[in-house]
Amino acid sequence: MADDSRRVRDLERPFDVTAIRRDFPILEQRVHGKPLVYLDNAATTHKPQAVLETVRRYYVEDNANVRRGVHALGERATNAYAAARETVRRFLNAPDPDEVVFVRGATEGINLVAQTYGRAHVGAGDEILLSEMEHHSNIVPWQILAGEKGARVRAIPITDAGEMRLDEYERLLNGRTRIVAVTHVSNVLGTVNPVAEIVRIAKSRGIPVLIDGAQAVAHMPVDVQALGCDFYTFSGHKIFGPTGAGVLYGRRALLEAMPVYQGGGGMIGQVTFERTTYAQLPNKFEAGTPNIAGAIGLAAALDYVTAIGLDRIASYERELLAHGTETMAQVPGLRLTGTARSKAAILSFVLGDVHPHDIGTILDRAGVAIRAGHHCCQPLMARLGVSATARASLALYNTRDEIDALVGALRDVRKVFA
Ligand code: C6P
Repeated sequence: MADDSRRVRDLERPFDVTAIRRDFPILEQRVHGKPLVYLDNAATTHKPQAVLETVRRYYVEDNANVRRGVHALGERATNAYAAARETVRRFLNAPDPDEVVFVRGATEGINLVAQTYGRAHVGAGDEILLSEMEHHSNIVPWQILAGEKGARVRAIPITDAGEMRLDEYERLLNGRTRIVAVTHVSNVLGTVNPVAEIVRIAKSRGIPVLIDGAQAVAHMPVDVQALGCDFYTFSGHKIFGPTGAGVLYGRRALLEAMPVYQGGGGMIGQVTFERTTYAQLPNKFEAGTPNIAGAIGLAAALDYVTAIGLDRIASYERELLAHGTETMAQVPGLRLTGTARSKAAILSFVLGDVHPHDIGTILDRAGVAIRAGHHCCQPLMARLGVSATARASLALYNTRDEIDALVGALRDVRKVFA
């Protein structure tokens, strides 16, 4: 992570959103005759030229399998894949590149931990502590494990504003809690959870913590050493990288002690029909040919946001969020779901009794792309007492004008349903 003086210098540079938008060719198009206003970044982000070009160049010039070829292309691909791992290490400020495992995305990262660490450490009567705002990806893998082991999944309650109840968290932690798994940023509420504090409390009782960083990494600097977490996972496609490539960071001692995940090529030491020994980290957890181009493209995406500066992105998005919060509140009948004091990049809402899917469809005709539904958070919807919300989610290339276009289109929705 940048030192303090560099971070201050970074923040002083003007944030040139017009130049940034030029890096994203997809944003230039019109939809239904209107300029595209893409506000579905929590679902997936667009890819800058630097990422597209890196992936293209890899396939055009270097394409080969990794860890196997003795030829020049194989060596170049292997080196590029290793360099991508080092880029991720730097990005997360992880101590060691061996602690970076390439996975398909946050979903696979969590499944990996549940099926390896979880299987080894969770037994009958044990508890896995999540929160009410988790994505299904951070619920279902734990439920599968709990079902196999006779363990129990429990959830930290949230307030009506969408903040985690730390008092309840402390009350729920007990001698049977084997792992705490919580999201860094909620994909529905936008709440930025106090994950360092959550980790501190769990660690004081010797309980490991997994953080689901899917909605955090594109919006704020993340330092796994400062957070003190044991596992941190995210998806590349939500931070301007390709789909199908993501990261699981794990603390070395835990990863080394964990049983293997999938079996296959690349993850072995020696194989006989009687027994197999396994490779060292990180290969131990990467069975089969990995998503080489995806990992290299992801590294290019991390370099892209790092060059802009995560602090500057966070500060720019804070302004956008404040503008959106203020102007959307003026739309008659609109209620924001998620009003935590610390929020990032997400504006979920309901509008009178208009179904969120109808809102989404009408906005689409105006060129405005949002998401509507339960956002893979059905337990959270139940807690909020709604079946669905509409959601605008921001990224570094969005503008105040786009938020104004959203608000204008929402006023039109009101007229249609008046
Ligand atoms: N949320 C959305 O909100 P994958 O599908 O593995 O890339 O990411 C899963 C995931 C895990 N945790 C959180 C907090 C998430 O928000 C997501 C993905 C998307 O639109 C798709 S449901």
